[in-house]
Amino acid sequence: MRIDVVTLFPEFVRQCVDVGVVGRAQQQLLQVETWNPRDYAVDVHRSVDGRTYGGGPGMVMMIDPLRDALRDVREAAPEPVSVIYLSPQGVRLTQNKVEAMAKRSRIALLCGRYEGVDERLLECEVDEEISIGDYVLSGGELGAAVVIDAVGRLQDGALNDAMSVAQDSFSDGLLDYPHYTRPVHDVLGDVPEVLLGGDHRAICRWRRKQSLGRTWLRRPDLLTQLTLDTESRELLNEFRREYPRRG
Ligand code: 9D3
Repeated sequence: MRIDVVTLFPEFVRQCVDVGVVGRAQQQLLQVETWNPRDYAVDVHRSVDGRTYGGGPGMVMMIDPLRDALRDVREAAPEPVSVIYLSPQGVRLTQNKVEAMAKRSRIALLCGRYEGVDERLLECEVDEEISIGDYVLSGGELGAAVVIDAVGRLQDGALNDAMSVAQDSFSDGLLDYPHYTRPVHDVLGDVPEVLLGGDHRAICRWRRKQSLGRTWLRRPDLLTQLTLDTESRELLNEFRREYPRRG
């Protein structure tokens, strides 16, 4: 997969992306290229922004440098490229959207700065507008880094263990169960007995119960979107009966 990022801060996006599994996935599975609108600014000041018509604070990113950068992005591609604008007005990013994006061979991410981008450029060049959550960032770069990380780790082979994709929190709509490693005994507490016994069915049930219980406690909104099978309903009821008196 190839991702083109149009950004005034290419080195920032690069540093976010050159790290961890997604960093390692690059070259073979994932190619990230950056394009700086500043390089397309033609006036002596290399302007990429202008005052906002109608008045008010803040600057707006101008059409021309972005249009020219996107023209080069499209010209470098042998196929049509969907352009995604990262913005607080966008549709919320979810794992479902990440999975859909990960199947495409090419996407472009447009990062805004200042108050955002001239609406006319968005209307004519942008296919999708995506927000990464309900909080205020200072620009689209962290949004782009989030998309690249989430999409990049799904590229075949990017994960050490393909199983962990299938077991991802949100893949089955539930939060993850708790994890433990050595030592078994610590002043902070002991590792739950069931995990030490090697009874894989019991371990599986315990983990499922923890996933269901934590989702019920922390993200009830996720639970209401699911239809639980009989075993899951029983496990959750067990968890609720034991809560908060569990050891
Ligand atoms: C203080 C400026 N705000 C005026 C009410 C509007 C505003 C403009 C530009 C708020 C944030 C931004 C920059 N944010 C992004 O580019 C952004 C973002 C975000 O802020 N939150 C969640 N997802 C995203 S994706 C891109």
